[in-house]
Parts: sequence; structure tokens; C-alpha cells
Amino acid sequence: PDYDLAIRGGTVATASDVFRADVGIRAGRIVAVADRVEGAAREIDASGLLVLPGGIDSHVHVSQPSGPGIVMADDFASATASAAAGGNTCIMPFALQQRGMSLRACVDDYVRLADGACHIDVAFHLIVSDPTPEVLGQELPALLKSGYSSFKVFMTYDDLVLNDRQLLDVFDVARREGALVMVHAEGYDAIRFMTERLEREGRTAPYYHAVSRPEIVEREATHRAISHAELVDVPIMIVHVSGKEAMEQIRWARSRGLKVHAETCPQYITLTADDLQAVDMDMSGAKYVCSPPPRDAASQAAIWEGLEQGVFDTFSSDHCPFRFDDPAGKLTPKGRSSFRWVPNGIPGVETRLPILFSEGVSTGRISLQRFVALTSTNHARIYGLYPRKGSIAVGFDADIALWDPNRRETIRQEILHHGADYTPWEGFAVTGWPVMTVARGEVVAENGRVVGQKGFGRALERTAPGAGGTVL
Ligand code: DUC
Ligand code: ZN
Ligand code: ZN
Ligand code: ZN
Repeated sequence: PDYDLAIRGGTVATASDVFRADVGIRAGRIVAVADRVEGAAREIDASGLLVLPGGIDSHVHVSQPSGPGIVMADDFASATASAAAGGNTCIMPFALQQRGMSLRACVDDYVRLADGACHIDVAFHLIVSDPTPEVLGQELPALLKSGYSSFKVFMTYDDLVLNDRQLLDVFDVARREGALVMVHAEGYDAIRFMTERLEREGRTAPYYHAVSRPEIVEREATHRAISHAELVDVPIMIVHVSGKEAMEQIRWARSRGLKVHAETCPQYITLTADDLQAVDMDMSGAKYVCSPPPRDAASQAAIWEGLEQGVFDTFSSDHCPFRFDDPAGKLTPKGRSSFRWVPNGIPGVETRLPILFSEGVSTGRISLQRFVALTSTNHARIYGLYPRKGSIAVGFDADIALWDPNRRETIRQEILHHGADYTPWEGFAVTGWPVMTVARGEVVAENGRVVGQKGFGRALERTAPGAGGTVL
């Protein structure tokens, strides 16, 4: 046969077009996109379905150390299984440098953990937490040259925060190496000040996590990151933008011609700080503790505007899963004593795409093309995976998700594949669902079942950011 697989009769969407076509696949690659593709060893009938580039989730945390006694709920096997079931064909987790350790040694650890475990492809970003002369002078430049072309820095957290001088130093390395810096923009000192005041007042329930880091704190750090990036002349990505305040800074930066990219996440269009209040301010609010915290209705509306108008390049999950009812998760003894110690993060790699499809495409807020751009193509372009991943065209990896645009589902923990014991979207009704995921030509998930092999997914090397076309 001419093809290993043909996906026939569906409606193909890319970031620019929607059209009727069959897709022919050989040796894991797309080799034909045409009116009729015949003579395949296997055919999949996609009539009535959308044929979309597999989701790329460029912001996912897997197996990251998260504090004493705390265990992240997903390893590479469960994270990639969950991602595949949710219509994704590639995730981009972080290789975290722990203070006092070599960056290279940390990267090697993550690659070892991922090896043989992944259902779909992964491509690592770095996290730099300890920019020693050795890291700035040798390790980081070498890694940025060798296929790790983006790294994240934090402006808060005791174990991760970089001061302004350190930010400028790592930005400067990124500029020299043509790398992209992802910035967690929340201000450390302001959060400490707010946290200590709340604790003195006895306000320690999970809800006060949101009060301790209001939008002002995010706006200030976003402005500072942008200013430092302008000084150094380096492109940055402001990750997990939660609301209108930080968005104003991003618009301002762009109006000055600065290369500032922006990402947002499902929690900022669907959750609010009120979700952290839970019932009687009990500990169940901890299920929604993430950073930045979800805001209010006005910020949700602003985020939607940004998704529609192109303020945001990427829509990622920021999957950062902890079990709820578990002393190694949200309910550590210390976490019960104050929000300050509740691990920050929520699971979402499997629900990201259905939430945006339903709330965005099914409601008519965004086009199908924009959905594809926000969930796949722009991730590939910005992070150096294009033109290998991120579209449906001849020569690309056969990374494809089939969607039933009319299928109604209710998100529930019992249908998900992640390692967490809850979903923040329990009971959330959606219209539109990924019914099959094909990764490099192999069916890896089908109708809620993960059918692919652990170890099929590979760790990918990347080219320089934006090498595959316009950086948006
Ligand atoms: N930042 C993230 O990007 N993810 C989870 C927690 C955090 O602070
Ligand atoms: Zn972050
Ligand atoms: Zn951009
Ligand atoms: Zn994150």
C-alpha cells in the first residue's frame, strides 16, 4: 500500500484554513493532504469529525520536586497518557535546576525519567534557579545551543526566585544564544509582605492564597520583567497571565515594539478567586490553589478579549498536579496550618483543549483556526518545533486529533487519566470532544481509552525559537 494510514472524509483545520480533505500517512509523517487518498493499509473514517493538529501543551510540570514531603501527582507515563486522551500529541515539561546543583545534571535526570515512559513526544524547557558563574558561563549556553532553546525563570518562591541582577544576567545569556525566556511574573517581596500580614491576622485558609498575591503583584512583576527585557534586548514570554492588569503591561510593551509574548490558561477563563473559598472556607479550596490565582469576572472577560484579539500567543494548561486528599499533596500538615504551605498548582493537561473548544469555538467566541493557533501551531513556532509539529501539511509529523464538535460531555474525575485524585472542573459541561489521538501515525488514544505504548513518545530536540516562521 501507498500509505500506512489514511484519515478520510473529515474537515481539516490549520491555523489559517478549514477545508475538506483526506490525510495520507507513511512512516509517521503526513505525505498527502488531498481530496481523495486511497490505497492505505488502514483507513479511519472521519466523516462528521474535525481533523486538527494534535495539541501541543507548552507548559506542563511533571515529576518536579515541590518541597519537603510533597510529591507531584504525575510521572511521565501518567502525564503523557492523560495528555493523549485529551487530544494532545506533544507536551513541553520543565527540567528544573535545584539550587546548588548543576543544570546539566538536572536535565539528565529528567531525560532519564522520561526515557521509556512517554506515550507521546515531549520537549523540555529548562528552569534556571541558580545562575552561578558556571551556569551563566558554560552550562546554560551549551544547553541552549544543544536543543533546549527556552528556559523559565521565577520572580517569586523561596527556592526559585531570581533577583533583578540575576534576571538581567540570564536574560543576557538568552540574548546571546537566541533563546526565549519564559517569565513567572509575580513579585516575591510583595507576596511575602501580604502573606505575613494575613497570617498575623489569622487569615490562613486556602482562599487567602488569592488575597496574598493580587493582580497588582503580577502587574508590577510583569512591568519589571518587560523593562529588564527591553534593557537587555531579549524576547520574553510572560506565562500564565491571569487578568487585565498584566495584559495592559503586555499591550504597552508591544506598542513600544518590544518582543513580548504571552500565554494564558483555562483557569483564567473559567475559575475565580471565589472557588478558593469553597464551602465554609474549608480545605477544599486548596483544590484551586495555583499561581497566579484565578481572579474575577472582569479579568475573565479581559482574557477572552486577549484570546480573540491576539494578545495571547498560546493557551497552555500549566498542568501542575497534586493529589488533594493526601498528606503528600494539598493537605500536608503544614498546608492545613496556612495557605502559604499548600503546593501551588492544578491538574489540567487533559481538560485544556475541551474547555477552550467548548467555551471558545462552540460558543462562537473564537474561530477554529484561532483555536488551532492557540493550542498547537503557535506553541510549535515559538518553541522551535515547527515545521515538524503544529500543522497538518505534507512533511509534518502525523500528529492529529479527531474531534467530534457536537459531542456533549461532562468533565469528571472518573473519566480522566491523570495521577491527581480530583479535577477543578468536576461537573463542567462541554460541547466538542477529542475522540481519537494519532501521534506520529499511531493511534494512541481512542474514545477515552489510552491505547498506545509507553515508550513510544520520544524526547525531542528543538531548533532556535521562532526558526520555523514568524514569531507571532
Ligand atoms: N507556576 C507555574 O508555572 N506552575 C505552577 C506553580 C507556579 O507558580
Ligand atoms: Zn509559573
Ligand atoms: Zn508573540
Ligand atoms: Zn507552570
